[in-house]
Amino acid sequence: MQFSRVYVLCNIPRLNFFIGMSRAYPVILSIAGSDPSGGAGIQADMKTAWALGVYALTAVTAVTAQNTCCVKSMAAVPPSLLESQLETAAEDIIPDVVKIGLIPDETSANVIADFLEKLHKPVVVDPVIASTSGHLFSSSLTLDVMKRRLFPLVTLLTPNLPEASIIIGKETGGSDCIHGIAEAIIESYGCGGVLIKGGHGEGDILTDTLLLDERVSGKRIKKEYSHPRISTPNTHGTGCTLSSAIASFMARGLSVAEAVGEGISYLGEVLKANRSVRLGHGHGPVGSVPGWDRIRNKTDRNNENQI
Ligand code: PXL
Repeated sequence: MQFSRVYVLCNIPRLNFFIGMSRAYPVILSIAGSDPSGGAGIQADMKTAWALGVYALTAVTAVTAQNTCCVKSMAAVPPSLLESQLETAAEDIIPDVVKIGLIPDETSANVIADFLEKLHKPVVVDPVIASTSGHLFSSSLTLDVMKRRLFPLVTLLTPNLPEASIIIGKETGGSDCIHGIAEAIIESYGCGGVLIKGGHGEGDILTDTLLLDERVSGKRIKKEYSHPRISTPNTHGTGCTLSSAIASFMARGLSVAEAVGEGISYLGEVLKANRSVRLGHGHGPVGSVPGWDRIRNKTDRNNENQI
């Protein structure tokens, strides 16, 4: 990939400050499918980034026809066009972090892996295997290419427990140690880190488990994030919203573990803020919380006052 001299100069923040040209802006690149119902995919990633003060570049991998009830059809974007979207977007604006969602086939997985090998930026992957309404998005052949070529380039993989079971190719039951499953994914596929989401578990308190390899954090980190289950009909797009929020916080300069904590808090606020919204006849879209920083700062101050 070639970057012009003007591009390189425009992206040196301190130089920009002195010559009064512009300010640096955190940027993510979302590589994902389009969801015309606006709840998941590229649309979820864009509104999440926007709510968190981050600019989102996008490369569409597939176009789906779906609403809140079901996925009716899907077509992959031709691989050469996917490649061209990636190269064209990134030769002009270099993303700080890449977020990947739906990958429709093996060729697209190879195109994305080729691109990431040249880009050298942190990568968050939400391994989209099925939709909330149960539609299967990814074949086992695609998953094989993802495991072989993509996972070794990944900074953080964010499966839920059923997805983690599919990835390691083994049923996981209540007695399975989540930490062991995360460990198996890191050892087998070379990901830098894994966040196994607890949303499919039972009980009022959910726990998400993070395991980060030394390569990402300097030392092996294991962290658990427990939070109350939020009862809402609006769950379409939770995976996309969480992973793009984590990518956005990483683009803002947080460490992976901090970005995971902030992303989980943000998703919790989104679910709470929108739980009385009724859109569509199925799994409603999770939505977003515009102006999150302003709202959170106010909450932080309130908390300080209470103390
Ligand atoms: O939430 C997974 C997901 C990702 N990407 C697209 C989707 C969905 C779920 O419906 O439609 C495009």
